[in-house]
Amino acid sequence: MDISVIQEDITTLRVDAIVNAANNSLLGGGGVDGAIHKAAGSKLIEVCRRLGGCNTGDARLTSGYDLPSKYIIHTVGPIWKGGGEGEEDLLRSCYRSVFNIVKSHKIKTIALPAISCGIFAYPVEKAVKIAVSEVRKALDSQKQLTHVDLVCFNTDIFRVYSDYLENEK
Ligand code: AR6
Repeated sequence: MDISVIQEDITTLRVDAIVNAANNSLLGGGGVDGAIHKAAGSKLIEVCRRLGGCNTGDARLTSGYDLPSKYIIHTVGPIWKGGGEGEEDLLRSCYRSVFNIVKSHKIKTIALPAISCGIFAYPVEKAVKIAVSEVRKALDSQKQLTHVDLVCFNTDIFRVYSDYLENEK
């Protein structure tokens, strides 16, 4: 299987790149962002400061520093405001921006959290469709990309992701 749904702490994974669900400042926060900054060490915040932020739907690459992964790809998901504020396009744009970086850096293995599905409150049932369709497109179009982990920290999200992939037709 080239896609796995796993319930893990993303900061422990030994993959080429992990994805961070960041905010526009790129200066850290709660959720997965906080966990990544804590595990990567203080060099990460120094480098992020120099990046000067990131627009919603866009992505930036840094080294993984103290993490087992070589790279971190930081993306900024939309805050869910009911669906009428372009949230779907912005979330799709996050995945596309991430996979553009994957292509340009010849990344072979990557782990992604459920972008926007925590503090930013994007409905998981809607987000999983975007995540899986963009992951499949990347796997189909990028020969070097061999494996994608969809990382679910909490059990409810893990169930939604697992059910979706099992029943997807
Ligand atoms: N490993 C994997 N997934 C995790 C981890 C972890 N260690 N910790 C949390 N998750 P969130 P967002 C899951 O809130 O909704 C930050 O303050 C979590 O269960 O981290 O995009 C940023 O600075 C959820 O399913 O990101 C922004 O301000 C998923 O990761 C804001 O939160 C995303 O939840 C971004 O909010």
